[in-house]
Amino acid sequence: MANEQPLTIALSKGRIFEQTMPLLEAAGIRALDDPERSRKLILDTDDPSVKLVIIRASDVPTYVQYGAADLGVAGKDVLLEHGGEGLYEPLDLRIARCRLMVAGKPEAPFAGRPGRRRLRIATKYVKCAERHFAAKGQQVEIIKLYGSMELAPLVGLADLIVDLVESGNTLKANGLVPLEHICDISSRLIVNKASWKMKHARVTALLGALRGAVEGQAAA
Ligand code: PRT
Ligand code: MG
Repeated sequence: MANEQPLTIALSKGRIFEQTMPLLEAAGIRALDDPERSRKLILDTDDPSVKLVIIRASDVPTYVQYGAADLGVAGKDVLLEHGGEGLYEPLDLRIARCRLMVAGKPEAPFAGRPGRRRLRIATKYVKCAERHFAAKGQQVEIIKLYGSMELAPLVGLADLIVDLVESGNTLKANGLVPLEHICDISSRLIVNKASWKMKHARVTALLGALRGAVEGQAAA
């Protein structure tokens, strides 16, 4: 419809795009380009009033927070690190599921050794790691990394890592073992707070359709 208010949805390439599209399609929105093959960062859909913006997974909450996108799909891991300011998180899409875990070498010191320096934890998930160890009353030193956390214990950069685990194959391939479960992770629909008010009818219609699609997938 020509005079419908436009809606922009922020997505990241890879598993989030792949697993969100079937839900959007069930809600009546089909992408006209494949982000893996196109270099376009703004994708049209078969609904002229709905655009998809393709950005880094960790940037999705920022785009939505500032209203550069009305809606987005982001992993709970990314949302926990972002803090959720300026956003509503009305729907668990139950996709891109994994677990945030503490992992290390099988012989890794876990509780820390008395008299030794604090345990070093390498992670991209600084806030989650800080919160987890603080809740256990364990003083640790967090080392921020941007990827390949599994390498850190192998080269002596850290005693332990905090990372996402899905099949466990990446840990296993690097001689590491999961040691502690921090939380379950899935991707969430997020909505800019101003868009929620200003585009309420469109946003709630899409939310309802997506909720139906998620329930349909769960029942399948
Ligand atoms: O790659 P980039 O830096 O741009 O961003 P990103 O890595 O955050 O994006 P992407 O697409 O890889 O992940 C997007 C979201 O998918 C994450 O924010 C999670 O919410 C979710 N997700 C689900 C995962 C995984 N499963 C997952 N297995 N994200 C990452 N992994 C990685 C993990 O970090 C580890 O290196 O896969 C490896 C472990 O997998 P297994 O199967 O070997 O255990
Ligand atoms: Mg990645």
